[in-house]
Amino acid sequence: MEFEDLDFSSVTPPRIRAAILDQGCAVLRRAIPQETICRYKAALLEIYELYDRATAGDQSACDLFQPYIHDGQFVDIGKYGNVSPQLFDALSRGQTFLDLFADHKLQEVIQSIVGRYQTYLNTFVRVAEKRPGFDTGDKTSDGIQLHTDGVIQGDRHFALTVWIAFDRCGQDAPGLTIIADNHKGTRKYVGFKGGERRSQVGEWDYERYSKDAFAAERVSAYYRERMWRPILEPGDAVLFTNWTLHATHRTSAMRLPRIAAITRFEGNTFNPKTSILDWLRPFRSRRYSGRR
Ligand SMILES: O=C(O)CCC(=O)C(=O)O
Repeated sequence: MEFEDLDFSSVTPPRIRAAILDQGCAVLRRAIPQETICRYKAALLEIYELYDRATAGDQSACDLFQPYIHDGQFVDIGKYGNVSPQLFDALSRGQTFLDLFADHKLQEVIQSIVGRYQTYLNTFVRVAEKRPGFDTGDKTSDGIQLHTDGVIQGDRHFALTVWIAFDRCGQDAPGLTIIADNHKGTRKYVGFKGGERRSQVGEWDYERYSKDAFAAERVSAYYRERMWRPILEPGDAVLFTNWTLHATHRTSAMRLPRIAAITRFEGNTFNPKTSILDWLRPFRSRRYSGRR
């Protein structure tokens, strides 16, 4: 399968929307200006530095974190480089996490897919290969195995994830593996049984999917031609839905860490409930007509 990425400055929102509804994902080149990426990254690295000072016992650094963070989140920064939007907004001197998405065109794309939305799980995540003798520093996650965001955050509403590269990745630093298939194809592949999840949102819930649907060998056998591992530059964005299979793409040859900003936009007006329960039916929303 040929993968086509899209140049954000020239592509139209309907074209991006069509790509996401047809193949579950879109790679948008230069979606966020370099200047913004540099400014946000500098603010983020300052927060990491502050974190190092706080964990080394610097009381003034601890006091800065204190109002915005509970213990678990503090641990998450150390373990995964995971900085919540509340913390970022508080310590980043006037920039807000969601301003990353202020661009009118990006807003139009997001809304054309999920309607009115709420955001959740917005975070910066730093991933690197952890190997003995290779110092990536702290604050790096090991990455995540194949999943759909629906497995973790739920599938009651359609949701769009916007994953923004802050570093060059996919070759020398961990990138993303995305399976280019749409929500209907993926639901068929994973054998989605429908119904309500019994576990809480945030827990991995495999109960309503066929056994081993997410096993790497099975996914790669079924989707051999559709595994997309783009090389991404800072400011490139990958958009995918809560039905798109994806994982961290890491190889032992990758020497560099990378940061990504990840946000989920969950539609609260666009609820494809009937389609979820019956993926063979055409996928329609009340607000938008056109092919789904
Ligand atoms: O950033 C990554 O490497 C993976 C992120 C991911 O899979 C997720 O946030 O659901």
